[in-house]
Amino acid sequence: MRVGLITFTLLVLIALGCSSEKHLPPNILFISVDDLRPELGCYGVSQIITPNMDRLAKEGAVFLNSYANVPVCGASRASLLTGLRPAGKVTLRGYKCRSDASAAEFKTLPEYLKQNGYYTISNGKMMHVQDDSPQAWSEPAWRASTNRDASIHFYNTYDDWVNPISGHNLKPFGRKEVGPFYESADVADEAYHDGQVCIKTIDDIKRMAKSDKPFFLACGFWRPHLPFNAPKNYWELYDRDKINLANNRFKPKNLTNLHSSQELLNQYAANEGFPTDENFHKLSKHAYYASVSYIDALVGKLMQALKENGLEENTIVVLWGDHGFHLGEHNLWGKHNMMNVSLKAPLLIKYPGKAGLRLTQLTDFIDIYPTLCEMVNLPIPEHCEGKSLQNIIENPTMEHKDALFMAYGNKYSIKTKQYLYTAQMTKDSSFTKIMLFDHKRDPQENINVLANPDYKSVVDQLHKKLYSTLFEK
Ligand SMILES: [Ca+2]
Repeated sequence: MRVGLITFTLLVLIALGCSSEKHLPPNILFISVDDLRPELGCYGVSQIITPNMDRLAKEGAVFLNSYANVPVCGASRASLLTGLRPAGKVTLRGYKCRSDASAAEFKTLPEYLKQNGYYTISNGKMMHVQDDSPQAWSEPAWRASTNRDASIHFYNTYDDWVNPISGHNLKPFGRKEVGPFYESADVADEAYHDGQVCIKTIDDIKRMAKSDKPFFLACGFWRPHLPFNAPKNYWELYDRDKINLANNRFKPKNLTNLHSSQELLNQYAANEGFPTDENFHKLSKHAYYASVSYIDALVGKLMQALKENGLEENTIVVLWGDHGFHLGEHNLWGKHNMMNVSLKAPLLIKYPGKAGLRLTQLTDFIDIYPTLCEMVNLPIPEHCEGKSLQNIIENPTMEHKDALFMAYGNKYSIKTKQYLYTAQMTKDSSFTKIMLFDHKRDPQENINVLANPDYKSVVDQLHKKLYSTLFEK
């Protein structure tokens, strides 16, 4: 009996020893979701159906006031992956869509991890283009559009329509005729590129479970980026008439020159009613929701694969949207402006042993690089301009940052707990002050209070801080 107990104990110790030895340091599953704004159950939006991301949030930390540093795909990713602000000590460094030109000087996160013993894999849209920073990856970056047989679906090109009815509107090799901005095709998840990216990532999870190296596995989903194409069963989760619409479908007061990306209007057909018709608002929001629920289901499959392959306990999971997105607020769709709706984006981090955290501190995406360095016990490279989130994960009541800084083109913003202020650089490198929103009194940003004399000292202080942080260091 005693011998049996000792034998059992030894076996357990050996098993634990082998397990921890094999899986140290932790793996990282790094999921980006293109154009995903914080329109998720875990961000308090009850009408959208996102059970898998909500579960991930419960098992980790939700960053409730998380911001992209640039409201456009390529530059946001370049900024996040280099850990650099898109302005300041490297002028407009992160504004470029490609990060390879300067990445030799400033290593991206995956390149840094690779040099420190990680096996790094890129699936789908992670960096903006497939051949960006090839030195960052242990094997060539993979995309469904080029690495899988596109002939499986004739219309499954970059733009990803699979329904022949949609295809009738297409002229794939030119832009004179364009497809609709949405489709509801009665197809399996795998019919679209994102489903194939999910399969590839699950194959990699299985492969890496047998490896003796830690991994950084990047999985970039396209939806809910336009076009809002998703399998029909995700559309059927919703009753379109019950989806609440934006209640500020008008231009903000004192701000006439406000635009967003015009992609929905300029790049797609079947956008009748744009931008004011209520039926158009309902349809487009339904389409975005179906796209988000589709990706949510794929995220669920990835989490299941981690579990089934014994990697759940030793894998950090990070999920982020690359910037915000207007869904009818101010009668706008898309990004490319300095409104809160364009800048705020979800960030979830599952760090083993830290569940159920809902953190309200201001955070931005340049914080992700140093956070992951700290979590895997690597020194934070000197070039990083963010601040590790590990402190607030360990001590959720701690302060983090008093201000965040963002850029888009020649516009620069500072976000504090209460305000979002934006200035525009002119050709002679001076600045025009263009807008100030008081988020405490006006969270929907319906009134630009820049010219209100009550805010003069606020504007002066914010402008000074913006300028000194981005341009004097
Ligand atoms: Ca994007």
